[in-house]
Amino acid sequence: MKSLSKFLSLILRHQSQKVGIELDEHGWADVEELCRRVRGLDRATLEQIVAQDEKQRYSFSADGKLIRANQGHSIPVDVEPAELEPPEILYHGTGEKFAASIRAQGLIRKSRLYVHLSGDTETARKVGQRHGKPLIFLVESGKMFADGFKFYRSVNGVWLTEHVPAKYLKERF
Ligand code: HQG
Repeated sequence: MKSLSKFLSLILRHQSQKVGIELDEHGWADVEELCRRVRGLDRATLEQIVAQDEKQRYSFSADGKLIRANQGHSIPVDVEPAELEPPEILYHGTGEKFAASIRAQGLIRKSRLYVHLSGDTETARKVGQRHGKPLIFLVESGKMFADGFKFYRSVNGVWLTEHVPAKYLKERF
């Protein structure tokens, strides 16, 4: 199940062509087609993955015919995250190995469509641990918003923005 869920992330966020399906402009894949193309996948399994995912990574369309990832894409799709005023402070968990480059360039989105930010330090730490020894940057999102930067929140609660210049970052010890 875990490996199927990981594979689903790969298909719905990064490489749909790997199983020969196309996502529409909003990132939706056709459930029946997906199940035909991925060995071991059927609707019941998909429903279980969507319901049990600890980060609520996936959503079905209202009619249940389509499925998409809620955030995390590198494929250029518009999953219509809500444009919102952020809290005064957000957090970004990363690996210590990236710190020097981040201090110089700020946070860049690299292969993804957005820089991903967390509302709490616990989540940020988990995100950072994926990249080795974790380091948490504090993001002055309130100031950024006041300065005209746009912020979005995906339906599963991840904050997104296109770039965080270094002057809005502080390291959290
Ligand atoms: C770093 C997971 C050098 C950035 C998570 C990060 C998240 C820089 C890495 C979501 C940099 C990219 C996204 C700069 C940023 N120089 N490195 N200027 N600016 N970086 O995986 O934020 O479990 O693309 O700090 O929970 O780690 O997949 O992004 O370390 O929500 O659902 O470049 O993915 O969600 O790594 O993770 P990633 P991320 P899932």
